[in-house]
Amino acid sequence: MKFEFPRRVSQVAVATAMTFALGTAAVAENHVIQAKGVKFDPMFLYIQPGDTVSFERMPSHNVETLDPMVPEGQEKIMSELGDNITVTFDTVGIVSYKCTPHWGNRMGGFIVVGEPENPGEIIDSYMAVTEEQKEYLPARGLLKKLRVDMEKNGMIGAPES
Ligand SMILES: [Cu+2]
Repeated sequence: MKFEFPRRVSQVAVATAMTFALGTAAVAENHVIQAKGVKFDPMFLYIQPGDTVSFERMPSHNVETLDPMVPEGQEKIMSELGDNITVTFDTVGIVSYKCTPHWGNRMGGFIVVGEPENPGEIIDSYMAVTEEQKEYLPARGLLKKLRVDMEKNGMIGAPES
């Protein structure tokens, strides 16, 4: 008994130290996007790499990434109609997605992961995709709004006039 007590104390100390270490490392957050009518809310979401996003209230909706508008290394998404899903985003960049059946209503959104370099150029390159491939045309209006949103939050510098 005499020697057991200090050993237990040290075990507790180690466990406590580990909890603190994990506490500082595990800052990943979960964010929620809800389908409301034929819109995703929020349409533009800003998260940190490692964060997760849950898509909820999806009875007649799904989530499908627009393949040419996903950062390299980020897993593509193609969910089943009606499924609530949770996705982890590890790659810095701008991820586009749509609801497949409501893409004609421009039901889509963007998730900005971390602080991508030259986000204005990423938006330009995505715009170029919409000019080349008709199926991505509904993204144009969303991309314009995204640019305005990122100008407002300071991630894109105001255009020179
Ligand atoms: Cu939908």
